[in-house]
Amino acid sequence: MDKKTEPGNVQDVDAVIIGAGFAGLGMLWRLREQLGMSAQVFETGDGVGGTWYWNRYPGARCDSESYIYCLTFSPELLQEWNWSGKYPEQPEILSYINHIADRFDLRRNIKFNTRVTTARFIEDTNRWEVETDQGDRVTAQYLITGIGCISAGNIPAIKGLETFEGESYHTGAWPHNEVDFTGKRVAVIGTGSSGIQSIPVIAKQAESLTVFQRTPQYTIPARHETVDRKFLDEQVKPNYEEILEKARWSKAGFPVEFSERLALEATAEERQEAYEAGWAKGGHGFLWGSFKDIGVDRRANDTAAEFIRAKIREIVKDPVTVEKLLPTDHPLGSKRALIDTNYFETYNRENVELVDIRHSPIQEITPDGIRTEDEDFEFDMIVFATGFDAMTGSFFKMDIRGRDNLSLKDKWAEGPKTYLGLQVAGFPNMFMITGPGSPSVLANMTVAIEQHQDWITDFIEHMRTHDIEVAEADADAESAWVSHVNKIAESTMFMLADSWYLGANIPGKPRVFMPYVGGLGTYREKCNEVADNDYEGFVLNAGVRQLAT
Ligand code: NA7
Repeated sequence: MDKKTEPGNVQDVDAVIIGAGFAGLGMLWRLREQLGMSAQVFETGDGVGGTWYWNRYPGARCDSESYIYCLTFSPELLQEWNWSGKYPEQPEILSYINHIADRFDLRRNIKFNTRVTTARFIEDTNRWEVETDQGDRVTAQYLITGIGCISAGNIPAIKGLETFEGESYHTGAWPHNEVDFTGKRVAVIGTGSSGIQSIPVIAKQAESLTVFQRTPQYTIPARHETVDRKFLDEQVKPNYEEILEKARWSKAGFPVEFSERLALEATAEERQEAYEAGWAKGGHGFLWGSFKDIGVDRRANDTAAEFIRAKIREIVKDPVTVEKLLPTDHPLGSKRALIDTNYFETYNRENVELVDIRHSPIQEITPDGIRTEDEDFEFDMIVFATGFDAMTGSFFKMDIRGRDNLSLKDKWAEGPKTYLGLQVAGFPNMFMITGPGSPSVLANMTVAIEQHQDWITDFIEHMRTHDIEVAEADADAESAWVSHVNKIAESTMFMLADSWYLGANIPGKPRVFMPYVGGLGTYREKCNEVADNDYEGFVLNAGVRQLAT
């Protein structure tokens, strides 16, 4: 396995893992160290980190608190690593991932600067044949994707895009050198997490910043600060296992209590008090700490949404800008929940302007800037904070083919179909970490990733000890899971917004709610139940007959 793959040579390994972010690295460690398997990781970037390798835009930071945003397979590392901030910033997360790669000697099984182009399941051998843009050809019993859910960047096909003569960047493919905004007239298109994090930072440096907003957002102050060492040393580190266990079985991968109170049963004063407390404390706790009906009852949701609109009116001074910033067309939490540092305050700066492109759409990008229906703007730089072809986009960058040469793209033409978000019928021995149909993007990602890694590791171990060559999701189990995922999403607020969860940000993408919204703990229970019932819903050893002949 340690032999370098040379172009033209076919290398055989037990598993090919695609991607060297948290998902790929933890998987590699488990397969190699726990199961003694050989594995080859392919990574497009020239370093480890995945999301945190690519998303280097100013202000990039995780919105899970640092002590719970970590890989946990090494108790020693958990005790030794010290984060500096309450919410970890991109450079620090990247150092952490690099530290993991070095400490556990993971790089020797990773080939960087290498993109997997095709992966085909060969029915005669029951092995995956994987090819890369560097000429590698590898066969493996298992194909495991750790390609991220939000990693295929989306720059909208705006007329004239290629004519712009200034600098332009996508937040998810940020250059490795520092981008200097000093003295520059900068445009940011997009106000999702990446826009909301970068806008306040860019505004401080740029001569002028013009934000092009399609959808106004609800966002809660993060109340970021330096890490509370006393809390970490006295409350977290001595109790890490207990805290992690709580997070693992929780709804969203955080060791917190969800409020049991109902907004509609509280008085107006009680609601105001709860929302003020959540706002003052900051972070996602605003949602889970206040009232449990916010996510399921529109009238309850309206009370929280109105509270945030009142805060926007209070913070932002210019009444015209306030009107543009008020989110009214979708419920709170129906798009990705956001937390920020000085986002609304930034619109009080003299060098910042907000353009509402719902009412004055972008018509084209010109050599000098951006033309909307109403105005011509000149810019030196355009930052596309326009998001990603989420959850399925990174799969479709490769040609993945299962039985009968069926391509994953065709199989998922009407939306992703998976069993538990872990496997796809017709694609034997292919496992997805954080695949569509799993709760990962609605949860604290590292906790969700490790649940998949552990479950896949256990399944592979089971296969090895029971002489199972091939495991494949059963088509009926897959259909039932897809229906279940859709059904529980239907009763939530998530269906009431044009979000990337629904593929709505990509023109032509099927409108299907992709993540499992039932909660991480419930999902973990379901996955464990499947394992306990002899991997119910998986067909084991289908096709092995061919090997025996
Ligand atoms: P998001 O959350 O998808 O945000 C993208 C933003 O770009 C959002 O405001 C979009 O408006 C806007 N957008 C997308 N396409 C266009 C076009 N064609 N014209 C104008 N504006 C557009 O991506 P982020 O990178 O911010 O965050 C991704 C995830 O990373 C995030 O959810 C976290 O999980 C971490 P829209 O709201 O669609 O109207």
